[in-house]
Amino acid sequence: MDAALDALHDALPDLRLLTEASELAHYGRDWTRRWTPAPRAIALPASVDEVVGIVRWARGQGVALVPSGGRTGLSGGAVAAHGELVVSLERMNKVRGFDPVDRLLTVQAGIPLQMAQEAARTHGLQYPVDFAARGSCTIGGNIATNAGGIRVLRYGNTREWIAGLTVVTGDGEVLRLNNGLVKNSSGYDLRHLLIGAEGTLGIVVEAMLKLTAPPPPTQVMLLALPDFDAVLAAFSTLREGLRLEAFEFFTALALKHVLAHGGQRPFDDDHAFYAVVEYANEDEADEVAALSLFEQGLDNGWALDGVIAASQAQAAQLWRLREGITESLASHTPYKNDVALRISALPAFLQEAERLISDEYPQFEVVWFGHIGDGNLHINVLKPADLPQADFVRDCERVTKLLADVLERHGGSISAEHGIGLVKKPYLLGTRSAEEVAVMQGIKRVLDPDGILNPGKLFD
Ligand code: 2HG
Ligand code: ZN
Repeated sequence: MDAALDALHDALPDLRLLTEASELAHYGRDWTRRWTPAPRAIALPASVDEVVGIVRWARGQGVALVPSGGRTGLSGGAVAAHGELVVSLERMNKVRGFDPVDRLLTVQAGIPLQMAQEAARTHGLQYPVDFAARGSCTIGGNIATNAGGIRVLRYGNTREWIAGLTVVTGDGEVLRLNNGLVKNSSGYDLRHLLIGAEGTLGIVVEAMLKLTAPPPPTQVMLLALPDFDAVLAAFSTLREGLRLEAFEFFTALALKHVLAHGGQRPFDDDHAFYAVVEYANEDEADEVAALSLFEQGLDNGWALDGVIAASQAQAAQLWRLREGITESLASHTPYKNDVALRISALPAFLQEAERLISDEYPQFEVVWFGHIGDGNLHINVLKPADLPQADFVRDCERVTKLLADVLERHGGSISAEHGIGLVKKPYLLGTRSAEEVAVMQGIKRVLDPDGILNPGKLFD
């Protein structure tokens, strides 16, 4: 142990610290695989007081801290590659309370999303934020990135569901924000500054999650579609006629990779695009509406084929075709884009972006998928096995700059739901004005005067 860590141990004798090489490697990175993890040590606090103690120690010693949840992030926000202390919230993973009148579930930040969802269900309610990493990601990390996922269309992002937040700021203060209130017009809502701040303003230690009534019975349909225009036409038609819970799309290439990882082939023929649609299915009228809209799609040419799940198991199989994409691509060390546009801007953006991508990446496999109903597209560029990582990343960064310019022209964002972290930092100024970034930096100086919280992430 080094002298700084000795001082930490003296200040907090009960704090659990990990320093084994394998532990440093494990906790020092997220799902990005570009940076070599090199944290100084891992701290596993068990209480808010210990987190406060860690922050005070870090200020005194000038050591950077990297707050850490499930490390399923895709932008490098939880990477520790420069001797930082990783502060993993994994031991602070309990449900602290439930209030049935307010429908509030109070949880510690390290609770996995899925455990929070299950806790909500035991009270006959739901926490509706949801995505494929639910088993490993944590509420604290979801808050840090304002995580989105597959139900944003219906329920909104994480931000909508945080009624109270307890954070430890970079100067070691504990702020308890909003206290579960529905209405609170009493000045700046600091809670919303912390949501999406990627651990640069404070360490989230506890949250009050809003719960809501469980979803209605739903049905899952998979559509085969000829092109992007058809995906957009299907979305607008189905949105009018059904109560959509989710509308996700993916391309033939995405399906190819998922099938290679054990997915079930949905149709005999291959198609260019697919959409998974989940919608409320409470009675026969809903069933009839869905079928007639599908037939309308066949007549109008936006649908080429379709299947409606005949059982829960088949619904899960259809969802797997979409939710299995990230995992099925992981071995190709993909370069990920996660862009957002207003839905009205999608047709014009897509025309330009598709041309740009096919012109600039003729030699790479490019996989498109995502939450098109939210205007959120994931574009994964796969690394050819024989191409060195550094060359691949250099090329992807060159094209991302061009893509960022297209996004800027169409009023979009370079990060919809994954965060800026390290991966998208060079492009922040295409999405946010220089004045806006300067304000963000000013806020950072107030809440983290010594710059110890996740330095180098989001901006320098
Ligand atoms: C998803 O929508 C996640 O599945 C991951 O946001 C997207 O792997 C990706 O690029
Ligand atoms: Zn996504």
